[in-house]
Amino acid sequence: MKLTTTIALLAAAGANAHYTFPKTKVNGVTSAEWETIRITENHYSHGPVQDVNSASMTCYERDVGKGAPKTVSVQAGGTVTFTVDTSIGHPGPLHFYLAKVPAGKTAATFDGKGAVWFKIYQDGPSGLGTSKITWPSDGKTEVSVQIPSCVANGEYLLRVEHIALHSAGSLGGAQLYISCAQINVTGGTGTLNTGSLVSFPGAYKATDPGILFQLYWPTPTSYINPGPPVVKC
Ligand SMILES: *[C@@H]1O[C@H](CO)[C@@H](O)[C@H](O)[C@H]1NC(C)=O
Ligand SMILES: [Cu+2]
Repeated sequence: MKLTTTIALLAAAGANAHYTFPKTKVNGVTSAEWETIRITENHYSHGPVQDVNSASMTCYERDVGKGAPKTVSVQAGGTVTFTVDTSIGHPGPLHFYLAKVPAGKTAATFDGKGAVWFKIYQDGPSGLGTSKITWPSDGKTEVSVQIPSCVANGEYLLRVEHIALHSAGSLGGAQLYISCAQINVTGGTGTLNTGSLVSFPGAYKATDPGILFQLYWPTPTSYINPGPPVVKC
């Protein structure tokens, strides 16, 4: 095979493994694409964010300031699912963050900038120290998170983030796949202490051990998720 053909095929394989999160599923209702989730810059290419200092780290929005057409209501303690187009084709951790919409804004108008985010979910690998490391999200066509029962009621941005680590052994090689859904939480107790809030960009450094990470060799024996700890009710 000609070298140019080989390179073209490899590039295509990489692109096919990329993904987006275009729809929500809440209480059995599936949204249209980019109806409750802000349309992302990669909605066509499916490519990742690789600069953790980029403005795209907030919500990876294509139309900054526009918002998604709808905000979806969810009971605190209930589940929000994001569909994956087409599937999580790369290995790495899954994170979810919430940002409460400040007074005077709505989930559709809030830009998510500043220290406003707290982490509600993270996962890690199995098989550390072996050559068969796996992640809970491997190959998933949808990913879900439970909204803590103790959050305050009101509108939020719900940010999903999958960090693909297959090329993360060199600086800037980690691939971040990000989207923000607009949600309206009801029935929350409001007792949550969110601790200190983080910003995107800002929460991660390119040299964080969970971002600059050698997945394959030498076989890793630990993984430290980047960002703050998960809040607890
Ligand atoms: C959010 O839920 C509250 C309580 O049900 C409701 O009054 C409000 O209109 C909802 N807002 C949106 C944007 O759906
Ligand atoms: Cu990819």
